[in-house]
Amino acid sequence: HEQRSLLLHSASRFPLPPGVKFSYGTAGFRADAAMLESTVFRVGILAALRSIKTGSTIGLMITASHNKVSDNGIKVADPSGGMLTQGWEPFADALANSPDPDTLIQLLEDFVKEENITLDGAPTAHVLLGRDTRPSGMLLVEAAKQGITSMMGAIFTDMGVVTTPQLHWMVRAKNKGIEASERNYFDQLLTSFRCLLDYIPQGNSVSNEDDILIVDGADGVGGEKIEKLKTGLSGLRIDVRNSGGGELNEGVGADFVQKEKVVPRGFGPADIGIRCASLDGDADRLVYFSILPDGNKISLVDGDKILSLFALFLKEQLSILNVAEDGKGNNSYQASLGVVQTAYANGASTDYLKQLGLEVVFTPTGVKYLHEKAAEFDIGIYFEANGHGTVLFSETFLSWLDIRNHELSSISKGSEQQKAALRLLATSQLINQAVGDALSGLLLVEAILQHKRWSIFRWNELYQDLPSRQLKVKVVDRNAVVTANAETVVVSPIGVQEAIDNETAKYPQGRCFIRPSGTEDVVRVYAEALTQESADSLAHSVLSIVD
Ligand code: 16G
Ligand code: ZN
Repeated sequence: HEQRSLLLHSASRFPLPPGVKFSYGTAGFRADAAMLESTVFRVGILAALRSIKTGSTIGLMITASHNKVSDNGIKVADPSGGMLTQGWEPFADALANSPDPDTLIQLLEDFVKEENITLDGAPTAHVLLGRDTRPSGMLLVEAAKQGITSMMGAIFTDMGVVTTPQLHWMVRAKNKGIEASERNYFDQLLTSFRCLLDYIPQGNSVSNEDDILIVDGADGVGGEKIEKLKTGLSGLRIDVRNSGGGELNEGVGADFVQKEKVVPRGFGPADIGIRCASLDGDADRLVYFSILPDGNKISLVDGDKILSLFALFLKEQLSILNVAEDGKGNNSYQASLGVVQTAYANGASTDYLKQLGLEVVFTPTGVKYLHEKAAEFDIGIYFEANGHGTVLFSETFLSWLDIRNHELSSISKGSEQQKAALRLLATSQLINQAVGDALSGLLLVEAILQHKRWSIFRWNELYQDLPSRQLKVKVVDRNAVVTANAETVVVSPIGVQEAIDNETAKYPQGRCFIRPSGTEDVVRVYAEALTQESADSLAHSVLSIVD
């Protein structure tokens, strides 16, 4: 009928490029931008269907994050603002690879039936679109619009150039009935940051005029957004570099800084001693660093250390809150606080977190796995070492906290307990509940450092990272490597794990694992040991097992 001919007509304008196979990996579809028009068109259709199915607004973000400027990608945000439900990934794969319009339509018809999606009557769908600063984004966003509107009843709102976490935040806000504009996003961040500064313990609030944070914006979208944020910001001085003048992600950004451990472009000896932070190209990753005396190497403060700082602060606030007035623990709520890491987490961070008495859980690499696990706690903190992470608060806990805050404000207004409640509430507002967000993460780090009157050096001393080495190797079929136990054990090919174990046993405090990359055609090797030499040597010997 009508829908069918509409789809046939538009699909014929987006032919599949020959000889490529698309896969909805850990972070959606990613490829050379020139290959992606048909994929983005098809994901537009998928988003519209997902919106019809869920009765909610869905998000589509066009970005290739930290990858080079000639790449691009597309991923879907579900109604909660989180990643697309994993159950739809096989459909996304099939859709992206269907060879011609007829096959495509057949596939859609089958899927609609299988998922019980009703297209009769007057279905409605709404998709929020966003893109990063890549030049190819403009063309691709048009393809997405064509895909969305080839489903009858589907409309879109183009949010323009936004960070990935902004788009996820907007989807979440929209579905909660909150206004989902950029202004609202900034207002929420600024208000909750201000609140955290207002409740800094007496005597700690003297801010040093010379104290400045320098942010490397990766020449992506993050820098320009921080510039906007700054116009409403007080209590923090930020200097932004690499905010779009140079080439995106080239010698700049969180991925570069974390992997290479050298200063990004635009930084140098003049910045020694200053607190610096780096975002990635779409501003969903954040790492800190300070420049070493040689003016080129850096001391890295990675995602694990951001996680540790958050964990320490939140644990402290919880324990202040739980000391009841009557000493009997009245009205205390045993909130569960847990942290989620991947095998890439530095072993020293895991030891530190366990010493704090926290529950540490491991998942495979990829935000969707960490996020899901963190959502099982009242306060769940997750971070990948690469700087992607956030803190999730359960609805139950937030409701209790809200009530408790009201109680406290009548029985002990201004007490330490009430301040702790307010700090926790402000943190839940500041830190993005949809996905890891470099901007909100940065403000939370800054608020906690001021709260504790800590320098970046004091923070970095929480524990000493074990030396580590990451290598990668191209193999014929990376998917021949199958892992288990959050990627720490190779189950196939047989014998590989035993060989890794034998190598690892030669090094004191050695730890090593391999896994197939979800974003590149390689197998990755990670090794950790007491010295840099042994970490390097362990990584290389394990590499030769794989190679
Ligand atoms: C993607 C993931 C990131 C992960 C990285 C690993 C999301 C949004 N992003 O960028 O979390 O660390 O892939 O890449 O899930 P790899 O599989 O190539 O090592
Ligand atoms: Zn990113």
